[in-house]
Amino acid sequence: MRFPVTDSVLKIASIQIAAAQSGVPQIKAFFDEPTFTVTYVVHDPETRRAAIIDSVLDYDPASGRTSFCSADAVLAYIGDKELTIDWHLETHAHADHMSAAPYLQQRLGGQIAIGEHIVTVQQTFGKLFNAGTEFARDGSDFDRLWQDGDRFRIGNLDVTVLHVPGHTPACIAYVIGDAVFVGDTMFMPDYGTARADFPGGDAGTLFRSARRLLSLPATTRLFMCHDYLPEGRTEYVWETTVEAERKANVHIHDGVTEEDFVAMREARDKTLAMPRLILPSVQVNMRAGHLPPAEDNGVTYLKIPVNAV
Ligand SMILES: N[C@@H](CCC(=O)N[C@@H](CS)C(=O)NCC(=O)O)C(=O)O
Ligand SMILES: [Fe+2]
Repeated sequence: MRFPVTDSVLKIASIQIAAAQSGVPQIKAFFDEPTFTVTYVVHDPETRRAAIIDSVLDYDPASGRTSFCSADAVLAYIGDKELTIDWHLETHAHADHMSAAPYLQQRLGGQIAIGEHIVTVQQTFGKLFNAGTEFARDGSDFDRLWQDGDRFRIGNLDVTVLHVPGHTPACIAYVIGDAVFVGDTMFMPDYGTARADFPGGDAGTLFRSARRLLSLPATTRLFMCHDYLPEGRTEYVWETTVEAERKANVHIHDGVTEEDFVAMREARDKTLAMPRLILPSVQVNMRAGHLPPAEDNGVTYLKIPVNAV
């Protein structure tokens, strides 16, 4: 294993998982089929304090209209369960959907948080979109930036943050009680892993991050950020375990070497089209889900860089 006991953060996360009562974090998943994204609401049943992970703002690129059907379903659940939202947690700056964190924050309060390396992503995409000086690129659009090993609580639930780069430089996994929200590292065993060809992505780094997560205790519950319904399956699923991934993940099961993985990942990435919503998503998500400032006519515009990606 690449991350033995010398990985003190992983050790702390493993102790947290072993000490947590399985099933205590109450987890509700919302699946957005147009972007294949899973949004989670995680709460502590004792205090009813909660976090929303990876929310979705609906966006129709043909009309340029945003809408709130997905976010309103999350709001309805939170109202029904009488939860208090402390956090809007992003696993990374998504390239396939816009975040609804600002919309939800306005209605529910709570802080918007992402990994500290978002500043690298902001530099890259700030340049690509030729953003003005109003775009700070220092992470200050977010309320909180996490470092590897940061710990916090949601009510009585312990949370440990793991930096798991590779898909993007800023990717974060959240270990909440005994559940891990893995972001875009690995997907369900029959689908494999995330792509590593976005700016700042790297297949070898992704391999080490995924194997790091797979060094957690065997029964650890893993919650995916996406499910793409591979051939041979008829239902979307997003929950698995470390044991199941180690045994059967088609890209990264036990025994696959970094070299083999990198060759497979790089070859596969060459065949993948850009996500349908990458250009609108990234210029919004680099601003913590806020739209760029409106122009002097009061209208907000999203840019399309031509022949630049
Ligand atoms: N068809 C999807 C693809 C989105 C996509 O590229 N997803 C990323 C995560 S943001 C990924 O890792 N995909 C792996 C794959 O498509 O095999 C879309 O257009 O939105
Ligand atoms: Fe992603």
